[in-house]
Amino acid sequence: MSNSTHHDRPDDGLALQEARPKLKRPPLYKVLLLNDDYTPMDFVVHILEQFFGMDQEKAAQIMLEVHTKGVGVCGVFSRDIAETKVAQVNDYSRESQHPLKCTMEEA
Ligand code: TYC
Repeated sequence: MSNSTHHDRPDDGLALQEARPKLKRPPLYKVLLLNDDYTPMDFVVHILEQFFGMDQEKAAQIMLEVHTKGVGVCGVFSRDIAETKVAQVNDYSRESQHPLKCTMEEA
C-alpha cells in the first residue's frame, strides 16, 4: 500500500494551481425605441404590447417617455433576443409605412 496523499502524480514538492478560466457573463442589451414626428402614438403602443408583452398602461407610459425624451427602453435581453426584437419591430414598422426606429445598445 502506498503512503502518498496524492494518487495521480508523484510528489515532486510543487503545488499545482487549479485551472480557473476567466469566464465572463454574456453582455445584455437594451432595446430602444426612438421618437419621430410621424408614427402615430397608437401604433407605438401596439408595438410595445405585441412585441414586448406590456399591458396598455405600461405601453402608454413608455410611448410617452419616448415621445417626450426622444428615446426609451423597451426591455433588456440577451444579444440574440435583442437582435430579433429590433428586426421584428423595424420590419413591421416598415411594412406599416411608419418611420418608427428600434435599436439596441449594451446595457
Ligand atoms: N412623436 C410621435 C407623435 O407625436 C409619437 C411617437 C412616440 C413616435 C414614440 C415614435 O417611438 C415613438 N405622433
